[in-house]
Amino acid sequence: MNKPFKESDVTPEQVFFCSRRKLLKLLGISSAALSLPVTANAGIADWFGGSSSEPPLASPPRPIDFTSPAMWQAKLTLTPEQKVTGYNNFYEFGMDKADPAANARQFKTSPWNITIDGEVEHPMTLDMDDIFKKFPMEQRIYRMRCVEAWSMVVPWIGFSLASLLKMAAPTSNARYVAFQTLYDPQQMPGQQDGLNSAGLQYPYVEGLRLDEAMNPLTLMTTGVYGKTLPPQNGAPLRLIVPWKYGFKGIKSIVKISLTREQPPSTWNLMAPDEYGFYANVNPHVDHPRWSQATERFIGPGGLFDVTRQPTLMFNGYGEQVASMYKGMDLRRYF
Ligand SMILES: Nc1nc2c(c(=O)[nH]1)N[C@H]1C(S)=C(S)[C@@H](COP(=O)(O)O)O[C@H]1N2
Ligand SMILES: [Mo]
Repeated sequence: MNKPFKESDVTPEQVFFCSRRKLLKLLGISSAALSLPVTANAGIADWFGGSSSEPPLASPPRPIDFTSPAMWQAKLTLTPEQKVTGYNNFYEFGMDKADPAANARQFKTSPWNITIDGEVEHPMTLDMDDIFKKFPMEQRIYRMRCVEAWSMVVPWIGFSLASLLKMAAPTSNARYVAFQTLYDPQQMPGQQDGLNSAGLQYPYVEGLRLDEAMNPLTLMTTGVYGKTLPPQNGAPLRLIVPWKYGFKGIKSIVKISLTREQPPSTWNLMAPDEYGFYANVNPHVDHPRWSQATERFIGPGGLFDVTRQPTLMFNGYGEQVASMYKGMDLRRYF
């Protein structure tokens, strides 16, 4: 059976080119100009920098206070900020990689409440001021691997989900953690066309086993590149689970529930044979439609700086996470 849409494996080159055409069209530049040769080193800011006709950001990123603990400052080549904030998956704002940055400009992320409920001793609702007061922020440089086989290295800012969960005090019944994105079709046009926009059901939901959620690597993320998240990266609060495929990193979270049963996850609901609940990065378990043995790293060079490199087991975080999956058949629990 044909699924309506899937995470496609188009290359960043194709996506950027398509976006450039759109941008030029927007700016009213003639199609003749499009046939002019493109300077290889054209700054990405020129392509995504936007025009004066764009609406101002409703919630512009602002600087955050954070520390940079040595253990999280991996010596890796960073993907530049303009690519991290210009090449996104956030289907609530459109399906092309440049759509979220263009369509989320008026997304209002303040005020924002997040509720923690379910199997906890202390259910609570916090706003973002509470979050910044209660949890010291840390910069953490993590590899990021999308199931589509592209990757980045990103300096996120956030705090361990474990500290938030400890505050809520999971009961002895809690075995999983369920997450939910905001549902607001007014603000999120991708949620408007019925139940199954892009083949996905909204609100976007995700889940982790409790031990995965408590792992120190699992980051509640409030910022990137020294500032609060821009809307396209999941402002004001999103999840980053660096040893799993990017789709586990649910954006713009409004609710976290501790549960007894394994919670649903959006991509798994859409195509259970293609996107598992675990979604651990694994070079030996291919996606049914493409290999996961290698990935395209989106690097700092020019617009088309993409390096093919081997995929790392657990995205390079095996030392910290492999023990959680001891004895599990990772082909079955993909
Ligand atoms: N709510 C929501 N969260 C989401 C998505 C989405 O479409 N909606 N896309 C996921 C996917 S497939 C990836 S790869 C990452 C991308 O995060 P980034 O745009 O900050 O790099 O967000 C994930 N979180
Ligand atoms: Mo993804």
